[in-house]
Amino acid sequence: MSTINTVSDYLIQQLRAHGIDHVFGIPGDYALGFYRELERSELQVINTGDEQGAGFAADAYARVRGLGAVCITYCVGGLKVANTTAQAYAEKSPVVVISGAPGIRERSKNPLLHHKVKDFDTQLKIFEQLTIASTVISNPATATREIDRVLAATLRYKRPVYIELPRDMVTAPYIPFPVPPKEAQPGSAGALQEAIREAEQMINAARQPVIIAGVEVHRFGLQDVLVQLLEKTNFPFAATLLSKSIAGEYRPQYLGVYEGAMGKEDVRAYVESSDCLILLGAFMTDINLGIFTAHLDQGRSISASSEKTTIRYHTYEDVYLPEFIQSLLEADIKRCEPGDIPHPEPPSPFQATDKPITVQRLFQRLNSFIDDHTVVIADTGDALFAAADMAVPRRTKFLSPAYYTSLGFAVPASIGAQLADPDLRPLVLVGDGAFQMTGMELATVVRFNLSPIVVVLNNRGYSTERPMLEGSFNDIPLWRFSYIPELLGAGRGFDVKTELELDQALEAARQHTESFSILDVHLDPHDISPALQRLTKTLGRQVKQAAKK
Ligand SMILES: Cc1ncc(C[n+]2csc(CCOP(=O)(O)OP(=O)(O)O)c2C)c(N)n1
Ligand SMILES: [Mg+2]
Repeated sequence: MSTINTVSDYLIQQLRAHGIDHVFGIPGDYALGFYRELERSELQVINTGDEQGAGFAADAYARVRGLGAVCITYCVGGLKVANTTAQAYAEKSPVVVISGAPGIRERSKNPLLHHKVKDFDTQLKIFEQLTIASTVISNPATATREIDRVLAATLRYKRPVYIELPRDMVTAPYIPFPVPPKEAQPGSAGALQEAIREAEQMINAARQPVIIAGVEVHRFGLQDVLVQLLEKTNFPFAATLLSKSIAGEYRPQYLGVYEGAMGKEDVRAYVESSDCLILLGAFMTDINLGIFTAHLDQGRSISASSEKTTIRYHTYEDVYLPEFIQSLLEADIKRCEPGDIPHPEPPSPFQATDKPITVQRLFQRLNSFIDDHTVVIADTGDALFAAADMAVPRRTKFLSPAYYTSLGFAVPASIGAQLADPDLRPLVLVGDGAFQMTGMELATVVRFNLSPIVVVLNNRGYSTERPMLEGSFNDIPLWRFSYIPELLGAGRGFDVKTELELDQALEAARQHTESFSILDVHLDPHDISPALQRLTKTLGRQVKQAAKK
């Protein structure tokens, strides 16, 4: 990196030092100065069509690379990434939100400047609720310390942070902060030792230990340690929906995705009958666990996450998740021979017929389509629920908003994921409703020469909601998705009504690597996956009960 003269130079250098090569966003006058600095730097700016697209792309980039960044202008742009930042917070994705803002000097006497909502700090206050740390760079003398502080927080907690960069601070002089920031505090050694001792005893006394590997294992880069632990102990393990594909889904000890009653019955029964459940970095969310239909007994569980560590009914303060998993690997744990365990069905060869395509057959075909280079990105809706049963061979090659469940993630996320790792080819699974929110980011895909394969589950509306409460509010305008390549002057479009057409379109899409492909898969509005049928039964009951009150 060239010499550091300004606050912007320092921020850019720090982003680069933490592995960022791309920054997503849209400029505005308050952010233009910093955009000029970005353009002069080694970072590449990825302009999206809308800020929400930039936010989702940065989130996916962070999930693949370990850190992402989005840069937008004050309020009009910032408030559009409030939703994507909320998702990154809820699902633990370390995204740095950099917002341009009116200069500090412009703020005296509180003038009515454009984009201001109520006060100059309105946007800051909102982002304080959505991030783990936030700052307004208001003084060159403390700027480096502030940048270091928020970046340390995003890396430590894997949650987003907010940096407001007033436009008169962009080229403010770089002043090194005299005292280096404090190293991140590891946990307490005594608490860790005692927790491991208790865990060891409980595991060694158990008949059938089972590991549930959660999303934090991925966020904290602990997959290698997890795999070593699985190999050492031979314990059967399950993933959650949010952590699907955490260790690849072709391992002999892999049970499948555990989602309470929404998931497969044999996986649920096996996990819930364990006398020692070891939950590692798993979020206990309603969607993850099939709206709390999971019956996990705390008296038989060891649960370690970045937030707390609990063994049976004891809670250990100050145990740091990476240290806990590493120590578990080093502990004296006996190996188990689990015998017959449930196992996801391997993909079977697909014999295409000329019958109309159904959700079940679509996913059977997709299951045999994915290869080692595929990253499956599923949007909220049946795209996500039906995808739960797909077998993803490589580690963490499944991205989805499985907890916060915002629609519109998948197409923009494919941009972030493929830029973060160009070796990946995204397979985007997206409903027609979700596509209409952010799907036109395909224009950004074209601009930056990316090549996702986009499968639109076109069931003419909000099929997830129809079984809960039917009404014309679940209908949407009908788009001819396969015409989008004509509009954009790139890509290939396919209309898919039968199994044969699906087969041919997927093979043609695989060959077409220069640009995107979009498959408009025409489905019956009432054809939903078994997982979604189970989920909507519970959700529908809740909607109707709430309406009665
Ligand atoms: C941003 C956002 N708005 C609204 C919702 C509520 N919602 C959940 S699923 C759904 C329907 C989605 O329709 P589509 O993308 O076509 O998928 P399908 O349900 O048909 O599989 C809606 C509106 C949401 N999760 N996120
Ligand atoms: Mg739909």
